[in-house]
Amino acid sequence: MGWTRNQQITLVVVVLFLITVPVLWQISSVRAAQATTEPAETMETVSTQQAPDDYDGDGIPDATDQCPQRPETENGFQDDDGCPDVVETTGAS
Ligand SMILES: [Ca+2]
Ligand SMILES: [Ca+2]
Repeated sequence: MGWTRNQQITLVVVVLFLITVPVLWQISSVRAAQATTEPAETMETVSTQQAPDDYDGDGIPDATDQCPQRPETENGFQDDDGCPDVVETTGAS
């Protein structure tokens, strides 16, 4: 009892199907795991970068920062109020 041509083709198709389905399944599960872990890492990075009591990160806590959303420019002029200052360094006073 020999294999006909159609039976051989059917056998090859079934074997290929049984091989590719688990491989594709593995790839999709890996991608699903990556999709669930990446946003968590991003949120953790954001929460650790932003200090809870200093929104703009200039070292002056929001409680005493007069401009809590704009970082202080340390240039020797009102460096403790937390607001960025522009001081003319050239020209006549
Ligand atoms: Ca601040
Ligand atoms: Ca200032």
